[in-house]
Amino acid sequence: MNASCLVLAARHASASSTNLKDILADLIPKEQARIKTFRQQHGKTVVGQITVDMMYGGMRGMKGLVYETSVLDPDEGIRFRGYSIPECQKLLPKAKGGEEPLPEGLFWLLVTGQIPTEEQVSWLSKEWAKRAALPSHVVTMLDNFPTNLHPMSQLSAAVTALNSESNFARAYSEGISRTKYWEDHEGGNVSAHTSHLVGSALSDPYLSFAAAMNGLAGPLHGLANQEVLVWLTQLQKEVGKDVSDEKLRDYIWNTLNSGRVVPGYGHAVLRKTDPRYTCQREFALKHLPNDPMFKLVAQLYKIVPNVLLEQGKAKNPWPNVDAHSGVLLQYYGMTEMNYYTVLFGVSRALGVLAQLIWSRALGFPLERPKSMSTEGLMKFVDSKSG
Ligand code: AMX
Repeated sequence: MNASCLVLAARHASASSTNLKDILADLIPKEQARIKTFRQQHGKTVVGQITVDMMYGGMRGMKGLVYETSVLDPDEGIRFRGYSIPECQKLLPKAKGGEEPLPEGLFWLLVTGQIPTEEQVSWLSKEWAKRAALPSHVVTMLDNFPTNLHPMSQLSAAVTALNSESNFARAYSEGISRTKYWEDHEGGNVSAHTSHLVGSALSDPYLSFAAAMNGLAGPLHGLANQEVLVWLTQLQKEVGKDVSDEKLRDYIWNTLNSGRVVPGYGHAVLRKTDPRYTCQREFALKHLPNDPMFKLVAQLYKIVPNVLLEQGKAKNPWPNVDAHSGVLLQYYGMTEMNYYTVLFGVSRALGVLAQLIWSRALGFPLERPKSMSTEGLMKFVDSKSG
């Protein structure tokens, strides 16, 4: 459902309610009916073509997934329920005296498609606060982990263990009706797709989210924000703090020539600077313009894209979100770099769990694409060309 339809559909409920569940109970049947009609009319329409390269190339560009909460345009970047990042910054409620939108407001937008009122955001804040306590078995488990266990492994294990508290798992074992799957909720890219896939097996939201976190923990995905800071710190150690453009170029080439990637640059879909990077850069220009690490990141922005273009491999030489986030975190005192991806994971929960509600509400079935062997694919291609 696009943002304007959802806004229209939600208007009635939202005018009188701050309760997110009431609003969803009103929206979901309307959306179910709209999609049913759409599928009856257009169910056999062909959406795209699948090529041999797509099958070997990580399914890039293959349209095979319905995801309601956000859409990523290669040039423009992400839109949440139709709203760009600057629009979200302008429209969503902020904390008193604050300048940035509250996460509760973004979650509300993702779930309903509607910009919430301050009262609705405050209702959701209280709801979340009520659910904040961890059961003691999870606390004990975390305390017993060795200190060198990566925080992402700790997060994933803790969320998995939280499924002892899952209302969904309990209701499912008691035989809950399919139409109610969305209610008992606790909640494309690797992490979002993983939660979608695991959730499609009706694994409860804790298990689905923990699976997503295991994907986010990979260095080509969410761990890149930690990798960037590690790389920047090493760079400063090796070439000093005030480094010339020429020396930076050499350092980047050394990274590439040693068979590594430049962390924080490139993207599987985006073909321009990530608007999340731009948003953080504007924040840094306003609040920490003289921070040495920010200055280094800004200097790299001028140099890395040209080097990647010269190398001629990366389809997108521009920075992604991870090129910037760690710099802001270190400036505000969070120097434990291996916790950076945990914070990324917490924010990712808003998106993937908002989608999980809709996947359940719309009754998406078990996800199960068809695979082929190279042998089978070659025979298929032969039969086509012969
Ligand atoms: N540095 C060096 N080489 C890069 C590169 C980078 N930043 N980005 C892409 N390339 C290389 C690829 O490794 C690949 O090389 P190969 O042909 O030898 O295998 C080639 O360029 C083509 O890759 P692509 O089609 O442009 O990218 P992709 O869709 O395969 O991968 C991504 C996308 C993000 C994994 C890749 O750009 C990368 O490794 N970037 C660095 C890690 C990073 O910042 N990850 C975070 C992404 C955002 C996120 O998910 N949080």
